Amino acid sequence: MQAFQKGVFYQIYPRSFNDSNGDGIGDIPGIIQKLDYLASLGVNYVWLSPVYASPNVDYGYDISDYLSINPEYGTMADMEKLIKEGKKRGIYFIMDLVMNHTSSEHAWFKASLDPDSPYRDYYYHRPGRGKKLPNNWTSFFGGKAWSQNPDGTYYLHLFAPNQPDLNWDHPNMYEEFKKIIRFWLDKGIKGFRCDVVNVMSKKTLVDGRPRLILKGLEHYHSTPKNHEILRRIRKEIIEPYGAFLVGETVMVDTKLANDLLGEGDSKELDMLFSFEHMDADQFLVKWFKRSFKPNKFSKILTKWQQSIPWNAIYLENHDQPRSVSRYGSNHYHKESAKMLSTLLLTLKGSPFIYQGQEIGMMNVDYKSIDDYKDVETKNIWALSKKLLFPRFYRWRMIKNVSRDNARSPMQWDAKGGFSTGTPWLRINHNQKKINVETQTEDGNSILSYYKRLIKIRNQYDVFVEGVFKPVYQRRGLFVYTRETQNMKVLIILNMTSKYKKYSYNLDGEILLRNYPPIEMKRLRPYEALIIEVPHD
Ligand code: ISL
Ligand code: CA
Repeated sequence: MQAFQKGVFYQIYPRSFNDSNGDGIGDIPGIIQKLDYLASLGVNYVWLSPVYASPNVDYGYDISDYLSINPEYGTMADMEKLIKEGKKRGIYFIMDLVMNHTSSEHAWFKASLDPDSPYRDYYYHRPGRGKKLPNNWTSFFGGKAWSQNPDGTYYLHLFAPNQPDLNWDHPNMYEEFKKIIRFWLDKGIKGFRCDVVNVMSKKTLVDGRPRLILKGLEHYHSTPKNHEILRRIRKEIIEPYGAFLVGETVMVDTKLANDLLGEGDSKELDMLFSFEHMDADQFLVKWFKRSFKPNKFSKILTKWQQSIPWNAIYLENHDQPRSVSRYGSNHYHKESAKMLSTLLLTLKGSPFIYQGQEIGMMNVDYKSIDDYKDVETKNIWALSKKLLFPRFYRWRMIKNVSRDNARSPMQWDAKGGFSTGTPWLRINHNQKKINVETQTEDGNSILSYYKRLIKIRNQYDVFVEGVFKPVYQRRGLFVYTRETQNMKVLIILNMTSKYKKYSYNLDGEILLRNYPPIEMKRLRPYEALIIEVPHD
């Protein structure tokens, strides 16, 4: 076991967490003000979405200087203070590391526009093929993966045009990132969440085969060279610091995940964010939703639990809709949010709570496309218009799927409490009911439940070390055990809004439940129980 495996993780999206100076933008001093809150919740590690200098086309995922702090968020001194103040409370930080691309405002990219610059090959600049683009690849955000330079050549970008892809075949690239990674590790960072870490190395730039989305994928997805790079980073840079890496890995199955985790000399990542469970309610692409099928969902989770020794467990992040809106219910808001938290914190792996999840924040209630800020949302809105999708359908796609669902400001009190000014992104107007202050005072709130759950996870090793075993996963019920030599717990989850017949033997002690006393023969809507049971 490594130290981090005992910990509970919390993701902060700094822009929307807490604004200390009233400019409407969350900032680092704002995070410092909330460290006591995070400690009271029981969090040990915080993943900070990017806080580096950035023109904010993709809100920090377009980095213009890896060694400086975005002035909107504060100064380097603020960052150092955050690390120091966190440590006093037993809270450690991991930063976001984007190695696939930079901002087009990065000094490397600007220099690379000159064909004679030593930085030219830091990126993929290519001439067109006559009137055609260098190849047929398409981007993650929709549209072509190439944009034109002032001199008429093109550059590759798998994401927005302002996010040019770096060329990992360049001999300097590794050395550049070695400096960057060490710079932050020297400041006391414990590790990194590595953005789209399995598409960095491109094998070739020839045309991709026909596909509905992401044409070109087969030429850059988890290439042998990509594995090599990660192994080297891990061995030479990360390990000497005793730090760890969490990879965001796109389109991986369990076999590939195991390759990316690796063992011994071939170790790459310590854990990864996989997407298969997130894809369970979508049809081909995330914008086409189909209804949520709990059985499908729990079967995918089970497969991952059984195939991967240790993984990052998450139901939400800054790219995903809110879990209570997606897998739970408005009507059973409290019950379903608690049920989902029980799932998150009792599976095997490192649980990641996304800011606001601990109070059951919901998808945004925006009424107009102008309320949205996310580049991907805007792209899809425009693209779906071009494709002549009916307006009501386009709006529904945005409502259900937009990344801004997760990015609306954190709801601290009945007035919002995020900022004394006008928030950069509109707040969700259910803050009167769903906020930290109210839920802190209410012993029966979602927040109080999270606190108890985290205490229990810390108290019994079985939640960290215990073997996962599925017991029953039909009719929308997900029942499993975690077991060590000394202890066995049974987790019973009703993932539906219906009453369900289910009998269980109550020989053991109930460690936690989200309803008042037990009904033996049936489960209530979204009921969740953790029971200590005798060994077989
Ligand atoms: O939300 C998605 C687009 O439909 C995902 O596919 C997402 O783009 C993918 O998971 C990569 O995400 C990461 O890199 C992006 C950034 O926009 C996301 O916020 C980040 O999590 C580019 O850096
Ligand atoms: Ca601010």
